[in-house]
Amino acid sequence: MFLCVLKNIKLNYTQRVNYLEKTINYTNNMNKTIDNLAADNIRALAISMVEKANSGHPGGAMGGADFLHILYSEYLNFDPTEMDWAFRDRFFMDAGHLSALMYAQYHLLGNYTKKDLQNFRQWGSVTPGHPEVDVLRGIENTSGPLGQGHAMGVGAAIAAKFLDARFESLFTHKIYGFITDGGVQEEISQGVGRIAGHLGLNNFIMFYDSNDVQLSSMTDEVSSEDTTMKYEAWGWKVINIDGHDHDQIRKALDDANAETEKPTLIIGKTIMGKGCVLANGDIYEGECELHGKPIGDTKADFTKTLINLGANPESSFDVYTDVQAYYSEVLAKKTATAAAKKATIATWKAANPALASKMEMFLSGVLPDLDLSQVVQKANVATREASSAVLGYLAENVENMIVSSADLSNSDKTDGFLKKSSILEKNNFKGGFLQAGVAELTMTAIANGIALHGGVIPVVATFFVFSDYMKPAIRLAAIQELPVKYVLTHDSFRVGEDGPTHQPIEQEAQMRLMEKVKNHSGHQSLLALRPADAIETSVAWDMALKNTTTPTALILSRQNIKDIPAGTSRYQEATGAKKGGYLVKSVVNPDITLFANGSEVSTLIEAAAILEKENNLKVNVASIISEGLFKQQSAKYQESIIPKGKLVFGLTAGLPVNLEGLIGDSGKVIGLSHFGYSAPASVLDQKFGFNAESASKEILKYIQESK
Ligand SMILES: Cc1ncc(C[n+]2csc(CCOP(=O)(O)OP(=O)(O)O)c2C)c(N)n1
Ligand SMILES: [Mg+2]
Repeated sequence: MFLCVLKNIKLNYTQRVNYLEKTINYTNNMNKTIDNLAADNIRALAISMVEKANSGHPGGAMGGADFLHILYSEYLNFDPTEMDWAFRDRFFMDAGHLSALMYAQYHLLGNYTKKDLQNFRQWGSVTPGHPEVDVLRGIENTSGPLGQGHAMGVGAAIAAKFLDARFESLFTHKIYGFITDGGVQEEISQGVGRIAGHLGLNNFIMFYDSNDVQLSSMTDEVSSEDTTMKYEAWGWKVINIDGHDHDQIRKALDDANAETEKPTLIIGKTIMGKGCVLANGDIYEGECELHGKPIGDTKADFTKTLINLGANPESSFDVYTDVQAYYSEVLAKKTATAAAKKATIATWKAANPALASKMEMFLSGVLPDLDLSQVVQKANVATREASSAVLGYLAENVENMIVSSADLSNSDKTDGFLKKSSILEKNNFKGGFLQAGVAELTMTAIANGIALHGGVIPVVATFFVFSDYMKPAIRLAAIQELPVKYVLTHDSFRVGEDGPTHQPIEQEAQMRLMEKVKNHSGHQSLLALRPADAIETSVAWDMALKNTTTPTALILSRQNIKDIPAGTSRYQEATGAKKGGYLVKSVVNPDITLFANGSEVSTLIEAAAILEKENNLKVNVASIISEGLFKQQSAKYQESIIPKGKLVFGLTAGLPVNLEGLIGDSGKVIGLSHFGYSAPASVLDQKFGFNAESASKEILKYIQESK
């Protein structure tokens, strides 16, 4: 429809004159104007995309075009022939609504076709409304939820520093971020600002598109902070510039690149909708309404604006001839620079074969040979303790892991890793532990950035109840299919005395919901494992490490758990968890099957003993470590563990819904449907009926009711 309108547009005399005048202007001053021409071309492409899609965000894209063009044409190092080259500079977008800006810029680089731009935001296109990670086309991260993009950028900068500390200054590439008012306002920016400043991430350079406009108001209606002072207080270098002045942009990027101690924030004052004009030709910029709708739906005039930008309204998706030629040169230069660096790396590899093969292994994502059955587990310990033992083993055997905790390392037991490693510090990234401070969301988003960078495996830890604070970043890990590992301890009301604020009730259900959501590869988007005892925790860790295509949550107990009785080899038996669930106790022709995950499994084993002794019942007990994984197994296998139409009984310390998907029509689940209370865990067990005696009574009642 829109195309038809465009085709029918005939330029009147004044428009043609304006158009020609502008074109002539460009040729008058080649050196200066090629950059203006390129930035205007990006603006024209971006607004054409939004206009054709009849949805999107033109104004911010128009404001950010100058910075992006200068960055990409003169600073960002990458190899156009190998976009996923590990040693490339990376660009992390925070403001996903500026996707049109990125696609337009990357069209000039040849990563998107004209058709891709014309299909912006359409079904099946490679140009979705908000950018979705697509490294081969230059999209380093999925963005949209404001704030997370720059946190991922800092994660990538940490990964680069980590690798650089191990491979003799090979990973000196820069990570660039692009943030807007919304991202700066998001609470996560506090964590990001603090951590980047504290760690002295001089390899992180962020442009702040400061246009004084946001979605529904001007920024002065919501904020009167001094952003420069705020970032300086966190230890950043801050440079204020006119974000449309190319020489100021260059100077700022030069200074940022020369900085050796601090991350840099370049605050660029920009104009929302830069280049927009009214039908009468008057400038119409800086308006809130230019943020999020097609230019034609605002007071600005779309055609006049295109002409003002030097575009031909009859074919506004064209790349200007001069810009095309200029970008061919740019790409040739990038390729040559990358080739030179590749030659240096090849020389280094030849001189350092052992280190080189280690580096290759890190970058390939392949783990060294691990045997988690070798991890010595103490008897009857909490699964967080068991996880600690595994982490100690990993500290010694996996050299490319960054474990982080939000100030709970001695409680979530990631200190098992820390004791054999050391913390990441400013100017010293030899260690492998990130003390994230109390910042769960930041920590989790940083982990996504570490994973996106590649070469390093991220693990993050805190109390399970605080996974609520992590959730938005867990969701982005799931969408991006990132193999981040979450260590979530204190997994039930058995936290005890700390009371309801610290006792997870609905958190497991939330994780199980993520198991039900499929990612774009068609797989379960997250794997949530709640192991039943220490050895099963070792197996769960093995599963987590081998899961390289989705995030994995390990849900672990604070309190000690009685070990599941072993047959011949407990570890071997516990590998049944790799099917999502297996029998930990089995008899021929059982009268009933009891099932649970985590600490409730051992409660059921004790309950089974009571039922067998006192009621002469034959009982099977299953540990279903992951409902999602279990349901992926054959119907026959599932049936062999939890039979259909038979007596089946589930026990969960969380909401009953955790297990209700497994019981068919005939089963019963007992869970907890209220917040917890502050009291010793054993008292809560008693009050809530979570011991073997109470469970066995409930089971008998269910058997009676079923007759
Ligand atoms: C977490 C989150 N909250 C809300 C939004 C919706 N949203 C999209 S852009 C935006 C604010 C836009 O202001 P700014 O960041 O300054 O971008 P500009 O308008 O300058 O392009 C909001 C609230 C979002 N994308 N993410
Ligand atoms: Mg803004």
